Amino acid sequence: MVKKTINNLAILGGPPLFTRPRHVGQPNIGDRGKLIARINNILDASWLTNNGACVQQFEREIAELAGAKHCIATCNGTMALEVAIRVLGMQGEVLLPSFTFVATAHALQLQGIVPVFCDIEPDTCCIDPLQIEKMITPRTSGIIGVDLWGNVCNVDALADIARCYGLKLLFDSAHSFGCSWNGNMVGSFGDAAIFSFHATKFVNAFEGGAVVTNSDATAAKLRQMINFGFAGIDNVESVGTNAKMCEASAAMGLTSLESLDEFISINRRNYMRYKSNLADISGLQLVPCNEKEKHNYQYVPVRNKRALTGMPRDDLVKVLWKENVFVRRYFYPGCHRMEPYRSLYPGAGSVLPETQRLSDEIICFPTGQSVSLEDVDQICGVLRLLVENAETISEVLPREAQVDVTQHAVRAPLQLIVK
Ligand code: T4K
Repeated sequence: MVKKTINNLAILGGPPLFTRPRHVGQPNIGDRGKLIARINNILDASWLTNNGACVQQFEREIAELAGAKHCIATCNGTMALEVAIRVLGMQGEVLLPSFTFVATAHALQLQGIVPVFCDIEPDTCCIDPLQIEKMITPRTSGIIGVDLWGNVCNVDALADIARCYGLKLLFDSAHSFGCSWNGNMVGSFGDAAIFSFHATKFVNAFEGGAVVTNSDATAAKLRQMINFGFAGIDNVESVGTNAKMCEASAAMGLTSLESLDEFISINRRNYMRYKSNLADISGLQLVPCNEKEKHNYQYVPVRNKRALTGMPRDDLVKVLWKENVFVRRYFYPGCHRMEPYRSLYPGAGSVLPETQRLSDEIICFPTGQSVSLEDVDQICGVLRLLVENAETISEVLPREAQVDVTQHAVRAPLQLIVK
C-alpha cells in the first residue's frame, strides 16, 4: 500500500496508488462455471441466436424482476431505445434531458426526430417536470425520462404531463434496473422503458439491452421490429431491423442475474463507505440515493464544489487518473454541447443552467466487485489530501504535463495521454 503525501503524488512522479487500475464500469463477473456450462449447452444445442432458450429465459426473468408484462431483449440499450422510439410512434420533437449518455439523444436524431433538451432537477438530477411544460410545442410527440445513476425520474409528474398533452412516455432506465419508485419496480412505468446490460452495468450481458412494457400491442410490434419485421417464416409484415440479443449474451445475462443481490450489496457497501469518508471532506458532495427505495448503487456520483474544495474538477480527475483511479465525468459536457447538437441547436444551453452546473462538477468513482473497502478508503484518502492542501497542490501541479481527460483510458495506463 502506497502512503500518499503531496510529494509522492503520481502526477508529481511518485508511484501510483494502485498498480491495477480501478475503473468506473469494470464489469462484475458472476459464477464462471455456470457461464461456461451455459455456453456449452448453447453450443451443444446448435442454437446461437434468434430467440433461443437463454434469451427466452432472460426475458422472463427481466420481466418478472421489473414488474412488467413483457420484456423484449435486444443486442444493446441503444437499439432498445431506437426500436422503442419507433414503435411508440415518436416523431417531430421529443423532450429529454441533455444530462444523459449521448445514446439517448442519438436514438432520436438518427430517426430524424428533434431532441429538445430540457433541464434537470437539482436534487434527483433527472429531467425537471416543471421545465417540460414550457418546452412543449405542437410538434412535441413524447418525453424520454432518464433515470440517472439509478435515481428514478418523478414518474407521476411525467405521467400527468404526458396524459394531459397526449404525449408518449418512454423511460431510459439504462441505469436503474433493480431500482424502485414509490415501491414499484422500474420497468412498470410509462408506455415502455429500456434497460442496458452493457459490460459496464452492474448486471451485464457482455452487450445487451431490453425494452419492457405492459402493453400487448407495443410488445407485439417490438417483437417484429427487432427481427426484420418477421411475423413468421418468410412472412414480413412491417419494416424492421436486427436488434436481437444472441444466446451468449443471454447466458452472461442469466449468470449475472444469479448474483444480482450480491452485486447490489457490494455496490451499497462501497457507496456507504464513500459516504462516510466524504462526509468530512469539504466541498465533495456525494449525490444522495433515496434509501427508502430499492437502488442498485452502481454509480458513485460526487459533485465537486470548487469554491469549497479549492480544486477545479478536472485537476482532481487528472491527479486521480495518474494514481490509476479512472474516475469518469458522467455526463460532461451534456449532449447539447456535443456534436451534432452543439451546431444544430446552438441556443440550447440558455435553458440548461442546472445541467451545465452539474456537468462541470460531476465525478463518478469506481465501485463494483473489483473495488474493496480498503480501495475506497485509499481513494478518499487521496481526495482528503488534495482538498486539505488544494492551494499548495494547485501551485505545484505541472501545467505543461496535463493528463488529457478527453481521451479514454480504456486499457489504462497505456492509453493515458499525457501532453
Ligand atoms: N442510456 C444511458 C443513460 C446510458 O448510460 C447508456 C449507456 C445507454 C443509454 C446505451 O446503452 P448501451 O447501448 O451502451 O447498452 C459506457 C458504456 O459503454 C455505456 O453502455 C454506458 N451507458 C456509459 C455510461 O458508459 P463509455 O463511452 O464511457 O465507455 P468506455 O469504453 O469509456 O468504458 C467505460 C469505463 O468502463 C472505462 O473506465 C473502462 C471500463 N470498462 C469498460 C469495458 C467495456 C471495463 O473496465 N471493462 C470493459 O469491458 O460508455
